[in-house]
Amino acid sequence: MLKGQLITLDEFTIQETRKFPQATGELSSLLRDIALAGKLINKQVRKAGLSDILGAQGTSNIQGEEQMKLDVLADETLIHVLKNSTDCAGIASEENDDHVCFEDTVSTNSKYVVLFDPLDGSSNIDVNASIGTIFSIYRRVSPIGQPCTIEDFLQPGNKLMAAGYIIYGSSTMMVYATKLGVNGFTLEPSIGEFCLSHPNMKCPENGKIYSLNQGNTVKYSAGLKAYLEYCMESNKAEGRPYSHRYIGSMVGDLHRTLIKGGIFMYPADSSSPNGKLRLQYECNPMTFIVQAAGGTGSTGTMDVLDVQPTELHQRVPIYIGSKNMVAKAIAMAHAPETV
Ligand code: AHM
Ligand code: MG
Repeated sequence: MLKGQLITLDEFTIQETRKFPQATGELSSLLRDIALAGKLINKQVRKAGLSDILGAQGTSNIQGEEQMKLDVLADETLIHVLKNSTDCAGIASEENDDHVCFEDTVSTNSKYVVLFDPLDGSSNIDVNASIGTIFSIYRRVSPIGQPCTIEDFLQPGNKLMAAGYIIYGSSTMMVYATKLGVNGFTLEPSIGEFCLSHPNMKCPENGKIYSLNQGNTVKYSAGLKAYLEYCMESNKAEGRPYSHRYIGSMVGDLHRTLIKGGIFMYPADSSSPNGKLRLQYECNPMTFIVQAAGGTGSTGTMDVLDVQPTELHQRVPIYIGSKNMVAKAIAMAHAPETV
């Protein structure tokens, strides 16, 4: 590469494929399709205030949550792009009740399925804070040549081939992980391409930021309350009190956690025993990314990636981020006498 020359996402994924002579390039091609969908969604997000796409759609998703217009637009964009892809047998989306199989010949001969949360953090849309698209790619377990099945989408996170997110923040970035590591690409608006800006991302082992909806404290376990006290306690040698940051957009909060270190939590509480966030659309992909960067993600009792999904939209509690902070949080929040 020439000094100072940008490496586009397309060039990067092709270079990665070339390292493995047996690789077919299908996964790379699928990542590039998702990047295209990201650019199309970005175009809508960037003009959100100027066109009639802010606000509620007037419909609810399967979880009874109000859908924003941009949620629906992002969902339709991803489905459209992936249906036209040569490498996707079907999709499942946080916004749709059931998975969708693409039944044309090219799609039924494809070996991957994609799951996504088209626009995470959508309560932030109307206030111009960071939002994002989260995606997961699994190799299907159903026979190639036939339509995909629900089993393809109910695989645990430890079977993921790749996962990533596109964050629509002060700049637009695509971050994706494979077992080889995590790389981040910033959208260069003048050429309309994602360019490598954050090679080989690593999540620091320690951090100084804790992130959760502290407004729910009254509903947390005694152990978790004790951990929050610990975060706020003064201890110069250990760098406490920690700072509290919470955007209310998992992509935004975890992008910061990945870069600066820290812990993000959406734990169980007395009214939501499984927390709020969805295993297949949010917790698995984010844990896969953070673990590929050297961090960790747990439900409090097990590695998120080892949870066997039983339904598409199931929720799990999550503690994710810097290894040492997550270990401390779990040790305190899940101490037997305090749960
Ligand atoms: P969404 O997928 O409907 O946008 O909901 C998920 C979001 C996460 O991005 C965020 O971490 C969480 O919900 C915030 O929830 P709360 O407002 O309860 O703190
Ligand atoms: Mg979400």
